[in-house]
Amino acid sequence: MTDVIDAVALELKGDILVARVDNPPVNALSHAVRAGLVAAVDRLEQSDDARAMVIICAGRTFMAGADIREFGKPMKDPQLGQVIDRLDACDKPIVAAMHGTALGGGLEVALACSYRIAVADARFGLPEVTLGLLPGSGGIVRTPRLIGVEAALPLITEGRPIGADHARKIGLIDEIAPGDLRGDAVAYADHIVAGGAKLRRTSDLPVPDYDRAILDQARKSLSRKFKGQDAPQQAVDLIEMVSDTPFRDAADREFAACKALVASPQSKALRHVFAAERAALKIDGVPRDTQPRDVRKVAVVGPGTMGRGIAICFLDVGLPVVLIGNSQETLDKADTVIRKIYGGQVKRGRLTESQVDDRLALLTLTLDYGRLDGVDLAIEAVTEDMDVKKTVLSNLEETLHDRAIIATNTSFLDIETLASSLARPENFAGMHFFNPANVMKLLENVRATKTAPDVLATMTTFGRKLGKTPVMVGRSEGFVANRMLSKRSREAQFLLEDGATPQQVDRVLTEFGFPIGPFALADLAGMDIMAAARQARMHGMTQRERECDIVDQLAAAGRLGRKSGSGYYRYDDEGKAQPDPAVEEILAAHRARRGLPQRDITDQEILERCLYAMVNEGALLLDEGGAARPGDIDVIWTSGFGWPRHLGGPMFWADQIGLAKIKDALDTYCDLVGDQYFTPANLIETRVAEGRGFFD
Ligand code: T1G
Repeated sequence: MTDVIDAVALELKGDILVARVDNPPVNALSHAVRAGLVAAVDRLEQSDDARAMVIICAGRTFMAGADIREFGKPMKDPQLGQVIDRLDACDKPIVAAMHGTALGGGLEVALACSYRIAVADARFGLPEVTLGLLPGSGGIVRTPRLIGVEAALPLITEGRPIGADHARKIGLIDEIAPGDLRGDAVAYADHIVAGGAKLRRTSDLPVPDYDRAILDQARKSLSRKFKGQDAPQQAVDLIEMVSDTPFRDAADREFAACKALVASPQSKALRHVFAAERAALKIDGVPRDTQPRDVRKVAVVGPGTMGRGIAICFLDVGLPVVLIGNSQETLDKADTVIRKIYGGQVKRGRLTESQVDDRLALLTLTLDYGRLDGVDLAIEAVTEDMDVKKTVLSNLEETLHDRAIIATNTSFLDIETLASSLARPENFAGMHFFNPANVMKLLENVRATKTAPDVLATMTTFGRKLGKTPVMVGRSEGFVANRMLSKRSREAQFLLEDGATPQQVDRVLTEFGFPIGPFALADLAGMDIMAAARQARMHGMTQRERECDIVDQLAAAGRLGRKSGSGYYRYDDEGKAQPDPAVEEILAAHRARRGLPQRDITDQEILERCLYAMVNEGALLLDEGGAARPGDIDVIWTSGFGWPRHLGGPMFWADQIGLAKIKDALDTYCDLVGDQYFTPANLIETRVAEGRGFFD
């Protein structure tokens, strides 16, 4: 007989009470689950028949944490801490039976139980720091007691989940269920009861001794890995506190620290990015139940840098790949480079020789379109020439079956013009990978007017399958990422003309949180590459942009960047970037030639011109339909271009500053730099007039 209380169903199996949580999609610990769990403990304690309890979840996963949607809102009792205390205080053994992902508050529930059993592919984690939070209901006070500080440190401070094997090895779980989880968990509870129903309160365990030096080591590595983020550092402090503080007091301080972070700007930003990444998977005009097309075999045309990287993405997920080239020489080079990349991964222990063999066995290198039998998705990555691309796309359409998806990897050619060269434009779209394609997470999927809904759905699910962060964007030159980046680059160049130095601009943007500044980035890419890209965009440039040819001058002077030992910086024997007076001379001569007065540039002006120009361009993209939502722009910048996640992305960040303040600054820079560069987008004008932000 099953009794349902809130989101928890109770059923007695022999003398074991089974409490099954059912709160789709991920059994988040919303109020109904919390209340149901407390009722389950009440029932266990009051029942004469039930000698132990199993907590198990319906659906695809064990509880994946507190309900993120409840944060920042008044929370109804029982609070999660109260649920945890009830579980801990219960005078009968409770077994947590886990599958899917036992995360955050979900793992804290399990830690408050006496015993833990899980299926072999379950995963366990305390990802709170990735949301700018801290485990607030026992994760910090209990985990070190159960598995020691050394093993608990990365779990808590980095938020990375671990697998069942490792979890059992370190003592986080006791058993791995060989068969059906429910049956095995009930049998396990029976075994515990038969063995005297011994309670094992994690709260009673001492924190094992450990080498305190690991705390400072962790602080150092976390400040590199999570630059500028508070939660990971606070987590180390709390772990240190837990080691020297009685359980109850430590638990209260843990909860207080978590509560304080819920209202913090960093956590709001990180929770925004979490939600925006999930929202970005919902495509306008594509119903959620749209069935994606099957993709069992793929093709890449163009074995150059991008083509090779894209091919590796497909091989890495076990897909047969046909890589087409137009000369044996380019195919041979592709084969060599791909093997070299995999060889490097074997050296770094990321892959085994046999895994590489399995991947390479899936790769066909050919000059012959005739080898494209059975290909469901083909992507061209040939030179950025409209006619060449049109020819390749038509060849693909003639060769492939009529449900095959045909995609272009262009980074700026007009998607509609390319689509117009096809008989079945409904099968066509853009899949814009970023260099190196096998490393960069971001994937800008570009919809054309006639792209079919199931093709759009396929590009999103397929992007996730490749381990990418897929974001759907619309028609615009350079799409979202590059178009906004070009505005930051423009202002960085103009600021050099106005009096700033490369090192000043890079310092301001890296202090803001970007991993690298625009000039150090240019030196990495190579001035010859930068100059060629500049030539390709010359047609759309203003007179000042054309005359601001510092890149060309550096390239002409042989200052190609890191690869030539000097660019915007000179590189010392250790390869470290050093300011170079020679660059100062080139800039001074350039200003004199252009008759540009040099003035002192403040850090604030650099930050505002570089980032407000991006925000304004983001708003223009929303005005034009080049981007569907401001959150999509934030996902693109946080997953692809190094915008610090704990600052939420350019559009979220702009709202924190206030669009009225940004508009005032844009108006100021219209006077200082020029209307054509800083005229506020309509969306900004409208939102300011309505007293709203991008997300209101
Ligand atoms: N609360 C509310 N909704 C959630 C949720 C959560 N914790 N996790 C996921 N969802 C929604 C998500 O928005 C999406 O909704 C749907 O579930 C599927 O998610 C006190 C303070 C579990 C690994 O950080 O990592 O506990 O878009 O698309 O790829 O110490 O979701 O369909 O409407 O991501 O299969 C700690 C966050 C909270 C886990 C599944 N927990 N979630 O991944 O599906 S803080 C987390 C995830 C906490 C305590 C503290 C993943 C997943 P929609 P999805 P997925």
